[in-house]
Amino acid sequence: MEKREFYEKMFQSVLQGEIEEAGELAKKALEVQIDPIAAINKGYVKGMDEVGRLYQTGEYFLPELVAAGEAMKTALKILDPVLKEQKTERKILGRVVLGTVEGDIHDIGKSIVGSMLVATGFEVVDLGVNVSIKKFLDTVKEVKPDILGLSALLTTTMPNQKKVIEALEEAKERQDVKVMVGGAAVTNRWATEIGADAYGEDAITAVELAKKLAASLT
Ligand code: B12
Repeated sequence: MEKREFYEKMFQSVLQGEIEEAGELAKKALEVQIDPIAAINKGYVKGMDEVGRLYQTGEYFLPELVAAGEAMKTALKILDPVLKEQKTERKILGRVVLGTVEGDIHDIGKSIVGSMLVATGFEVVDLGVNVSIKKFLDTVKEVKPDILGLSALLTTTMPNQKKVIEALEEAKERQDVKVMVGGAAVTNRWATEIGADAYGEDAITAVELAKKLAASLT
């Protein structure tokens, strides 16, 4: 198979959400010495970009988004160790700490956001659900992320997003991290009210925002 054909198949595997196929192609590409960075950028990432476009135009829905993210992650899991060996690690777009706030156990949307960020090239520390204010604060201090993503799906847990921001301010950690909020209950207005830097209504927007926020830091 020619390189071009490989890239096209990789593109298609993400577009069609073919998780196993995406992984198999990554393995085969390594066998024939295809540069993993080229495979990622010319194949899989192009697929992800197209999936994002189709989602925004309403042709793709959540299941396609999830499957594409999984396909991409499967390929990356195979290619990343080789990149590390070669010491030519893929350029990390930024570091993100992500979690669902205290009292809230909804994790589907937050996990999709995490997968999409990883698939795009962010390093993500996913703290899971029901994350305490202290845990967010301690992790920000320890990991020094570019972005902190706070998910909340309940009107009763949204105030915890505000409390995390307040805790960051009190600890003088707020100036070094951009805060992005989201979740079904959250609105742009709420984000502004609590002093967040951005509000993402879905995973695609979250990725776009994260790219902009990370770029604004460099
Ligand atoms: C599935 C679900 C559950 C599951 C959760 C399973 C799980 N592992 O996550 C279970 C059954 C456990 C559950 C429990 C409860 N739920 Co519930 N649940 C839902 C439901 C049906 C879907 C949520 C979901 O996964 N959506 C799909 C994902 C992909 O969408 P999303 O979460 O919005 O995420 C997207 C965006 O918001 C954004 N996003 C999400 N997070 C982030 C973060 C950042 C940083 C950014 C930028 C973007 C972003 O990107 C995501 C991808 O596009 C919603 C209804 C709804 N339509 O939202 C109710 C809903 C959220 N639940 C509700 C309630 C009331 C509850 C319970 C209190 C019910 C009860 N009485 O026990 C409990 C609370 C438990 C708790 N303490 O958290 C209410 C909340 C009402 C409100 N406004 O407060 C809703 C809206 C249902 C309703 N209409 O009443 N729930």
